Amino acid sequence: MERSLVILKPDAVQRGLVGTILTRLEQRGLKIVGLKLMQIDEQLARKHYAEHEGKGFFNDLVSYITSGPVVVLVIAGDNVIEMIRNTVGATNPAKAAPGTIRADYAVSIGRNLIHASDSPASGERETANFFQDAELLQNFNRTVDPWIFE
Ligand code: IDP
Ligand code: MG
Repeated sequence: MERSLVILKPDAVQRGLVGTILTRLEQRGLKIVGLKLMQIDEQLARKHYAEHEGKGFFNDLVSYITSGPVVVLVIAGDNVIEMIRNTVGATNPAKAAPGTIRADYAVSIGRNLIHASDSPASGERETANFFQDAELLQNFNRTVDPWIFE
């Protein structure tokens, strides 16, 4: 069972795309086990994006992700990291495949709407940065699951 941290970035909130993006993840059958609206402060932004520290775009990235409210969620399930990354699309929306979230709703790499964890280890690390265990409802039953998982 993997966990992916997904962030609907400030541009998604400002552009009124939260519902649209959540719908696409939800309608795929992915199971949301945590969800909240928050504003990321600089310290958390630097921690979340620590792997990019020192890169040319790092300061702009921290400004972007802290520039307004975000919606943060955790999705749990087998193989969710790869599935969500595929649904999100390539980092640069100009190069993302049609039908992905970034291709369908974004045009700039620095305004690409959504973050999703890139490995199971990142999913765990990032989830712990944003949620207490008690905030995650990992064990609730969805009666629809037999119609989604063979
Ligand atoms: P990812 O979000 O697809 O995992 P990463 O390479 O981890 O992409 O980069 C993190 C975020 O940093 C991207 O989503 C994007 O917002 C921003 N970013 C990455 N590369 C660039 C760049 O070359 N210019 C501006 N922003 C960038
Ligand atoms: Mg990344």
